[in-house]
Amino acid sequence: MQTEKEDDEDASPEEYVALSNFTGSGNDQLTFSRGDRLLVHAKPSSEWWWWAELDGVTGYAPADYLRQDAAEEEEDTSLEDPWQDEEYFGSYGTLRLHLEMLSDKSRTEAYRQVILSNSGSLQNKVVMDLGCGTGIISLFCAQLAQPSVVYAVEASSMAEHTRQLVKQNSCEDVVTVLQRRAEEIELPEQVDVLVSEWMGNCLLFEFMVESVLLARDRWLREGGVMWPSSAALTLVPCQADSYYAEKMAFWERPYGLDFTPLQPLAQQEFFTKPKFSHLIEPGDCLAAPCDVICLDMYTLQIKDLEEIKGQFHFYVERSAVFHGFTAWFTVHFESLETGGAAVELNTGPNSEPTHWKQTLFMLDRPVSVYAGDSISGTIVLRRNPVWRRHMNVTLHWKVYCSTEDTDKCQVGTKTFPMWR
Ligand code: GJV
Repeated sequence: MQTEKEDDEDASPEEYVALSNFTGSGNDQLTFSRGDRLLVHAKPSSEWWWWAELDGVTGYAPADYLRQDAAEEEEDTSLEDPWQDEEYFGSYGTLRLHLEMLSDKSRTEAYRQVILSNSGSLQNKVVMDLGCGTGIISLFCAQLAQPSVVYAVEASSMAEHTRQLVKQNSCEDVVTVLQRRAEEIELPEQVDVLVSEWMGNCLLFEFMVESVLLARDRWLREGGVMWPSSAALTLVPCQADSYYAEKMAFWERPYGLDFTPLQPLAQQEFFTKPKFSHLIEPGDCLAAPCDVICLDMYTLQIKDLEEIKGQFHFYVERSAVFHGFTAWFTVHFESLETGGAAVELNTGPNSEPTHWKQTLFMLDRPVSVYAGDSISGTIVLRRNPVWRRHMNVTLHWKVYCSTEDTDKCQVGTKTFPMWR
């Protein structure tokens, strides 16, 4: 932990209430339960970990798990939906996002390819398309294969237009549009195939995957198929010269003046949250990318989503400035045809750019690294205990310098809110 717990230890401690259970790791993190009252002794600036006390034991506690006043909190969550569904489905009720998704050729063609290459196996099958949007996947099913029925589930008002598109393309005998949240649908039967495009930034943001898992447990028949069938999050240490220059180095000498006192502010403003629409060049990668998290869509449980942990170990391939980590995801669609190949949708730098682009996590201070060094550590995706579509990403890393004693390594930890 690179925090200074001495920071403001003189101030009198403040009482906070835990919003949710938390299991600390290591011996400097507290473990607590929802409703516990913690005394917060120090809030190191720009840190998401506070130094707190519970029943005489002190340790770090994640700030987003704590609220100063329980009564205030109850009020907050009762006034506002933790899923923010009105805003969420509102945004999918207009064309902007659908245009962005449909224009993404890699994404849309991947789903088309899945249907096309499995058309034989889809014959007479019952399909659910969860979050069908404008109905593109359902229409592919109806046109490229002969399923007995496709239940196209869409909660936003786009569903009204989708119904029209189904008619316009003469697919109404096969595709049934249900304008409902998937959690609330009733079907006359179980489904053979559950297909959905649920992936968000850094794979999980929006947590639409929870709706998919609920539908799986309720509506997928024994032995039924999940598309995608698995998902992986990939990480790589990278340089981000132009982003760093634009947001941080800029303050060094604009117009011949020293603006460096603004750099801490710049760090706070530009590097606290990840940059989500980043496009990394393959040449910016300092090592071979590593899959840090793999999700099996058949066995993944909703409770597993609360905290997902991964590890990485990278061998630095060339000397460069290490500015941060970049993440992206890949999903696989298993083939139902004998000997058929799986379809892959890869959103990384060696594939065609997608509308997800990549997610950049900037370190607070760049680190010079050299060929032969190694970078290892852990990543934790922790779902926000209140705002269910949001999460924190905590990266913990160690840089081992190959030219120095191995105990002279640089260590860092940073937690990035996405977005609350
Ligand atoms: N029930 C019905 N429709 C949904 C649900 C749900 N629980 N969740 C999302 N959608 N890949 N991150 C719809 C949403 O209205 C939108 O049209 C589409 O699924 C999102 C698909 C892309 N988002 C993503």
